[in-house]
Amino acid sequence: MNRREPLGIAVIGTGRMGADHVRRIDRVISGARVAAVVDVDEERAKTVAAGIDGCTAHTDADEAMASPDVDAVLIASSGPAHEAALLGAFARDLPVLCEKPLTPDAASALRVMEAEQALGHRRVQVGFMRRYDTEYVRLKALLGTGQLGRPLMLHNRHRNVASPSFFTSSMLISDSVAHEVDVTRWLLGHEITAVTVLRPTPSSGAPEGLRDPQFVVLETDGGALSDVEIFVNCGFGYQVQAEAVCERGTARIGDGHQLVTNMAGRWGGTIAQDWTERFAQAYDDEVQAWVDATRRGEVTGPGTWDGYAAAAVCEAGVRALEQGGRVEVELADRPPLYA
Ligand code: NAD
Ligand code: ISE
Repeated sequence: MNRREPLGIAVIGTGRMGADHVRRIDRVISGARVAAVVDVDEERAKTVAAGIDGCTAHTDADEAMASPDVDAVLIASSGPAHEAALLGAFARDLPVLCEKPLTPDAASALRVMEAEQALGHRRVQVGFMRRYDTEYVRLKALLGTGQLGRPLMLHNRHRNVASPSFFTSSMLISDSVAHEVDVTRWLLGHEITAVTVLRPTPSSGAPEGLRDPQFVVLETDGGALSDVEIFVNCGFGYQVQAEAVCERGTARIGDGHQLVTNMAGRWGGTIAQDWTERFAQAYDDEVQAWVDATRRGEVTGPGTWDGYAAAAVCEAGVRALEQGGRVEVELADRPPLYA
């Protein structure tokens, strides 16, 4: 593409993430502008479009994607709406940044992967933004040097202050642990082969009927184990931590120690309250990397294969949650397009 003009982006879904990405494209990053926004909630789309020069508001994604001002698409609608938006973008051969999950289940992710292969080239970056977080990037680089030796285990903690009212027990896996699934695959360079989910007595702070917290164990084809404490109603803050245990040492991120104060006989700091705060830099760098790559005519970062693999692992995880025991992941062969 190699263009001088800013990239015209249609943002599909203007809820919490979509509106934040609109702000980011409009005010934070360079090389792009918000050309159109889409939401089934017309008022929401109009409100978000207001105040952005030349931005049109739509309730229909196809109508927005047909505009000559639109060069690329950022999908931030709810997960079940992603497949239709992705196929619409492929029909126009538009580059896409699709928020996680690529789609909510493995069968639909496979359909998307087949449609992209029919195009003959990659078009999708998936919004696994932790790959752009400075701390995760440092951990990945350290593991890559080999100084610590072979990684044996990853211990992950993923805590949210409170879950939204629509959150179900399976969404702790498919919506939240999906990030650790991607991080495990990316940090270790392994595929995940089996999932076990252990369920302590739910917290009294969790909504009635929600299995929260859960303890998830991921086995990899490289012989490593990755465990995840997922606790989405911890009440006190947003925490994402990871510790790699290797043959000659360990490395840990996510302690949030940027600023430690000492006062009145106590020491301490603050805890982020949500992902927009904890991962602000990662989202900025993710979207900037996507815009830069798209302007160069390239596709970089986590792609459709990663979105599909995460969906397949999460599906096994949801089965493990529901039926108990260890469930093996059923993964299709990796197509040459994603080699
Ligand atoms: P949200 O409910 O706040 O917003 C979703 C928006 O999509 C709503 O405004 C809804 O009206 C709209 N929508 C639904 N179906 C649509 C359709 N067919 N066409 C157009 N608009 C449609 O949800 P959210 O928290 O903003 O999440 C959006 C996406 O971002 C999800 O995929 C979610 O998993 C992902 N997400 C990612 C992160 C992250 O850390 N990367 C964090 C939160 C959410
Ligand atoms: C949400 O959708 C996200 O992606 C957040 O990063 C995660 O922490 C949260 O648990 C999910 O519900």
